[in-house]
Amino acid sequence: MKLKLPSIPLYMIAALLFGLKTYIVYRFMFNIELENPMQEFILLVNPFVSAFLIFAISVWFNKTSRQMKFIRYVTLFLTLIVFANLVFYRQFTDFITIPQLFMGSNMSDLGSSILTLIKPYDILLFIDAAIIWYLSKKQESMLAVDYPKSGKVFALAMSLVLLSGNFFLAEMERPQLFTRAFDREYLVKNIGLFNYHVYDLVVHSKTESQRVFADGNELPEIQEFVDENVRVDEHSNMFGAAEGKNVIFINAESLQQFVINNQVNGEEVTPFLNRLIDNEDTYYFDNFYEQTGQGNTSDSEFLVENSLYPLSRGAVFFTHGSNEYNGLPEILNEEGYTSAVLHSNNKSFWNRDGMYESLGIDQFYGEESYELTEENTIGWGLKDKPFFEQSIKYLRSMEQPFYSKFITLTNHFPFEMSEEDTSIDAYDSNSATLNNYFPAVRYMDEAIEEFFTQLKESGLYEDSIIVIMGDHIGISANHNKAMSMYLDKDQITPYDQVQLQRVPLFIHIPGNGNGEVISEVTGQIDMKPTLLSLLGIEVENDIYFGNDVFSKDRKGYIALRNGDFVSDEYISTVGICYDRQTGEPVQSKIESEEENQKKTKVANACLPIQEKVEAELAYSDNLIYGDLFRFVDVGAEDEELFEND
Ligand code: GP9
Ligand code: MN
Repeated sequence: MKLKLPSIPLYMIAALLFGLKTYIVYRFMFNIELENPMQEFILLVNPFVSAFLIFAISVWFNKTSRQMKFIRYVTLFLTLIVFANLVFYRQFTDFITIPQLFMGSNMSDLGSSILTLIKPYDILLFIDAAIIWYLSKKQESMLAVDYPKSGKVFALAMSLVLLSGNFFLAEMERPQLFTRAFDREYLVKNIGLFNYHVYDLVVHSKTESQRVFADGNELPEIQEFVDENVRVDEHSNMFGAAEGKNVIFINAESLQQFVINNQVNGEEVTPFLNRLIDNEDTYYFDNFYEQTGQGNTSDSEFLVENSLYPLSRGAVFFTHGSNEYNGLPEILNEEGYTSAVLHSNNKSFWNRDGMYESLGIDQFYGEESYELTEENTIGWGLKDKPFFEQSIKYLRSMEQPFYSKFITLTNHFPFEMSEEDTSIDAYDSNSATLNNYFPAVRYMDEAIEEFFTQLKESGLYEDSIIVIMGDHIGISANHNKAMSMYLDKDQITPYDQVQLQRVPLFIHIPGNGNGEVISEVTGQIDMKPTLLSLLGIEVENDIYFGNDVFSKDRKGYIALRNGDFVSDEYISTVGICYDRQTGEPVQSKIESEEENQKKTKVANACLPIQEKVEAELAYSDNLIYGDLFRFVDVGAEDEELFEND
């Protein structure tokens, strides 16, 4: 009697083998960090989900020979994708992106070293392809199935169920993964290499098509708006106050203004920064707003370097990382400055490696430049104190004058602290996040104090200016109950919410002697014009939306990324126009009737500025979507504004 083996369709065998192989590659050949069992589970599941999804397409071929052919070639093609990523990863510790495939220096770097990146055992990657090849040719009669409609529907339904399950888990593990992207490693570990490539392809095609159709025609209108509404012709009295000095910019993670000169359990939260305000060389801005969107730190970096707004959706570092920009580092470079960013994190986080190249940053000291041990890391990575300590040698080695940016990490949600680094007690409320925020901020305050000492010891202090800026809020509106208790308010009103978007800005100029507290409304969009002015640099034809914070002739408002704004007189938020003096609404919400929609419009007093804010945000978005800086000839000596004039 002939034994009849239960026949498993070949596409399922292929999906299982391929899923298993991909999992092994993820787990043992890529260096993917897994922080909890859920992440391990998702990483285990997603290779099988992706493989099933692709191989299940084969059931739609009516001729079994075509089915077999499809499975054969797809296995080979997918294996080559895994292999290419593996080789790329060995060189760059990153995954391939479409823009990198077509341009950029990365690939050419790879060219020369490719042979050293291929290992003999890589041949094992092709085992399943060989098995599938054999089975599809020799066992076709047993494995190929002429699927009835139900079989096809089953394969499709199963694919969709698996994919949604995977995406659901991924969103749970990392909310807003798709809109914000964060990091390629996150994407790969949550949705798998293949879905990541599809995602990358979609984002890339969308941005590319907007870019392709843009031709620079909109530029004169944008330039006119900037000339009329933003640009200030007079230099401020601080122009050139730090000419030729090094710039040491500290991006203070999640540092909000409400902790400055404030206490918790009777103790000062930021004793060093409080003293720094009183220092005669410090200009401190207590009405300085963060203007970030979903891209958090990267958005604040984008604002600072370009004086453009980040996007309302996604992180511009990710979506438009290979655009042309007139970044501050690039401008400074032309003035003889070198530039570097120091941040102990993976360089692909927020696509920093891609964006920094576009901004003209010379050097990035990322995770691999630091020595990490069990003791000197917590939460997101290297603690701030060892971070500054280990950074000083890099700073000393830089050619002067330099522009350097330090991005701290310890004061990051969830504000986890080890016992020995905790100098003050946590707050006591229903929000562990707010409670732990205070000791974490104190730790950063101490780290910055130590850094000042190291700067003085290294001899760099006198020749540098030190800027300290909070990047974005650390405590979201989810913690408003605890926040109102801390601030001793009945509740956090929309007005207070906007006020909570203030982050501290310190500009410390050793030897200046005229430091003061400045309460003008200012924001991150102002950093590029401010730094250029302090260094005494004038740039022709640049397009930007901020003002020198020292200028007397500023545009008078700061736009937040969601369209809210703070002006000298008003705060506009949730359709209400508040008087800044009283904190009360100027006029309560009014419904706009002409549009016959439920849309609320801000009260009249805010309207003129609201219109400017909307125009400004839209112009900034257009510059980015159309990659319009391709057509701007910045720094040109002649009167021609645009290359295509
Ligand atoms: C990550 C660091 C913190 O590298 O910049 O990220 P965040 O979540 O604040 O953007
Ligand atoms: Mn941040």
